[in-house]
Amino acid sequence: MTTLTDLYPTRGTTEVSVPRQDPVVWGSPDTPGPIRATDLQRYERDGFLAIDQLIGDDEVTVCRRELERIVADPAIRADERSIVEPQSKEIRSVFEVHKLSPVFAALVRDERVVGRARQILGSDVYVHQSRINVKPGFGAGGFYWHSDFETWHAEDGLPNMRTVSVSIALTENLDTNGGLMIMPGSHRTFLGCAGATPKDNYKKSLQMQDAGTPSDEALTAMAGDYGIKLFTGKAGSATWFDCNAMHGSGDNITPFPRSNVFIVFNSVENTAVEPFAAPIRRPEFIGARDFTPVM
Ligand SMILES: O=C(O)CCC(=O)C(=O)O
Ligand SMILES: [Fe+2]
Repeated sequence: MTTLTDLYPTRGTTEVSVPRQDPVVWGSPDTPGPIRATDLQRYERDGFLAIDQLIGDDEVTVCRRELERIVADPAIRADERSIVEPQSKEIRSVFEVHKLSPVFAALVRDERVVGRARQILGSDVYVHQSRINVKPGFGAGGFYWHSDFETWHAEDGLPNMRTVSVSIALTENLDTNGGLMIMPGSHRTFLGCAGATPKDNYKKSLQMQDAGTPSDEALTAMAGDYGIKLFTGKAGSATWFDCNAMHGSGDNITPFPRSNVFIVFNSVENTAVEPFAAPIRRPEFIGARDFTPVM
């Protein structure tokens, strides 16, 4: 049983809207790191920060090759960490890539990556989750609108909004191939979703989100207030976004794959407790229980 107060009630009988109770940027403005002060302010305001080139072309080539190796490996495909598309049976996501792969392990530890996470979260950080979202062409499914924090709070027991994700493009993210969309400013309001969490929710939700889904009415109001921004960029570009930003992405019906690696950093001062609104914890490959800081 958790002894912490639940600041963000969710999965009850009705949808509820609660103002954010936590800072967005936890570090002080003079915390040293790769993010400039004006960009940190922008991140605080918008809930995201886009970087034109986080890693270079040679590094992209190495990461792409690694992604192709992972996807082609029959042992990895058979592993529970791989999620396949319900229709085509192609690989949709592979979790814990920083543990499966020395290349992605090195990417996580890279100062350009972890240094930014530390600056935003104002402490040492550990990896709560990592994944590649492969999104091959010709019909790969999208990700319906959600706040990651809603799930991480309800199902993984993260108490506070002190978590940040980075999505690094390993193929060009076009305006047509299922790029990430965020509602700027949405991170300032927590939307508690209606409906109890089924026991094995994660198995279904990784292919198609159900519990933890905002209503059409809430999404209409939020999109009216905030608008929707689509993130495009060449391979090597990246988007940092707050754990409570409302986001999603469409299907990819183009022939051009949209493959990104996502790394989720959580503050070592915000480690997971018991789930706030789910009968059981999700497996550790989705929600880490090893809080060793990235060094
Ligand atoms: O890959 C995408 O477009 C979005 C993925 C996402 O939101 C997630 O993995 O939580
Ligand atoms: Fe997400």
